[in-house]
Amino acid sequence: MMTLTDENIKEKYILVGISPDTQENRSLDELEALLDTAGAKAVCKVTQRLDYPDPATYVGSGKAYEIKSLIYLHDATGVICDDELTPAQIRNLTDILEVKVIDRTILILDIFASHATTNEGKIQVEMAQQKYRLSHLHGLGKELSRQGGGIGTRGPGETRLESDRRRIQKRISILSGSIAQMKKVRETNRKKRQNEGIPVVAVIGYTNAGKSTLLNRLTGAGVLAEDMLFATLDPTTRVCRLSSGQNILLTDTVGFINKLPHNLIDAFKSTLEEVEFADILLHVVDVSDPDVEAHMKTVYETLDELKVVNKPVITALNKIDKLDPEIKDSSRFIKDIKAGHTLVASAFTGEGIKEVLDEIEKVLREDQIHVQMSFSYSQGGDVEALRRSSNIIIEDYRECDIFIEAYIPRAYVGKYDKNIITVDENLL
Ligand SMILES: Nc1nc2c(ncn2[C@@H]2O[C@H](COP(=O)(O)OP(=O)(O)OP(=O)(O)O)[C@@H](O)[C@H]2O)c(=O)[nH]1
Ligand SMILES: [Mg+2]
Repeated sequence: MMTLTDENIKEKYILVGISPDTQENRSLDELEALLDTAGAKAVCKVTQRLDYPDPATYVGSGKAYEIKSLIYLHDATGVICDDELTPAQIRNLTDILEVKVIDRTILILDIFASHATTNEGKIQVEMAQQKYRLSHLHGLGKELSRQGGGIGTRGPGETRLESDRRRIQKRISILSGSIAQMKKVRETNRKKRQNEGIPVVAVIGYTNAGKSTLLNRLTGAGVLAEDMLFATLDPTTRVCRLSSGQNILLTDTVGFINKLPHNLIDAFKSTLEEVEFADILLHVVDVSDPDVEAHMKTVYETLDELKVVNKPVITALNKIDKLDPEIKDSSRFIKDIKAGHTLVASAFTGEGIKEVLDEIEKVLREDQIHVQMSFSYSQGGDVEALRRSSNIIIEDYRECDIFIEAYIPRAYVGKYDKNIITVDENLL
C-alpha cells in the first residue's frame, strides 16, 4: 500500500471526541489510526468533557468556536467527529466551522470501500454507504441547495433532495436484490460443507489483532495481513489438518471495532453468517495493545449484536512476542473470562500455535463420540466422507466389510445408525 508523505497528504483533520473523562481518550488514538489507514493526517485532537453528545453541535457551540480557531492555527482542511453525527449536527457544525465535517462512520465506510476487493464486498459496502446517505440527506441537503446559490435555491434544493432520495432508494433496492442472491449462494455452499461434515472454525477478533497472520501461519493461505485497520473484508476459508489427521475449515473474517457502524453490520450480515454457523470461534486478541480489555468487550458486544451466542470460544492471546518478558511471565496475565479456553500465542514467531490447534482438536472431541462401525464395500463413499469429517483411529479392510473405529460428530449418530456396532458410552 502506498504510504503518504507529509507533503502529499492533502487532507488534514482535527479529531474531535467527547468523553466523560478528558484525561485520556484512546478512542481518538484509534480514530487517528483509522485516518492514517485512509491516507489522511490528524493535526490536532480535541476532547470535550461530556457524557452525551450535544444534540445541536456534538461538542456544544462554545467548544465548536474553539475548534474553529484551531482550524486556522493548524491549517486544517476538515474536522472529524468520533461518533456518528446526526444530519442536524453535521449541518450546524459545517455552518460554524466552514470546513468539511465528517464522522467516524463515514471514515470507516471509506476504508471499507477502498479495501473491498470482491464483488460481494463492494456491494455490501455500497449498501452501507447508501443507507448512510439516505439517513443523512438532510444534513447534506443544505449543501446541495446552497450550491445553486441566490434566489429560489430553496425550491430546487428541496426538489434535488427528493430526487436524491428516490435515486438512493432505488439503488438500495437493487443492492438488496444482489445481497439476497449472494446469501443464497453462500447458503448452498454452507449446506454442501455441512453435508461433508467438516467442522468450521471462524477466526474472529478486533481489527489488526492478527487474524489473517494466524490463518496464514496455520494454513499457508497467503491472505493479506498488514499493519492497518480492516485489511480483511472478504472471508477466506482454508483447510487445516489437525495432528490426528482430521481436517477443519478455518475462516478468516472482517475485524470488529468499537462503534462499528450498524449499517455495516447489517450489510455484512451474509458474510458474517460464517461466524454464526461456525462450530468453534477462534478469538484472536492483540495482547500487546493497551486497550486489550476494551477490545475483547467490543468483540463480545458485536457477537451479541450478530446473535452469535453459546458457541465454544478459544481465545488466542496473540503477539506475545511483543511483550516484555517480565510482563509475559507475570501471573497477572489477561484472561478472557467469556472463553472456555485461553492460550498465549504468536502468529509471528509460531510460538503456541501447535497448542492452539490441539485445543481446537480437544473442543471438537467434546462434540464427538467414539464408535466402532462396519461398512459394506459398496459404501466406500461414506467411508471417504468420514475420513474428511471425523478422526479415524482404525480403518480395517476386512474380508466382508470395512471396519472403522473413530470419533465422529455427535450429529452423525442418526445418519450412520445402521453402521454403528458399538458406542463408547463412557464418552457420551
Ligand atoms: N509482533 C507480532 N505482530 C503480529 C503478530 N500477528 C500479527 N502481527 C502483525 O499485526 C498486523 C496485523 O495483522 P493482520 O493479520 O493483518 O491482522 P487482522 O486481525 O487480520 O486485521 P484486519 O484484517 O485488518 O482486521 C500485521 O502487521 C502483522 O504482521 C504477532 O504474533 N506478533
Ligand atoms: Mg485480516
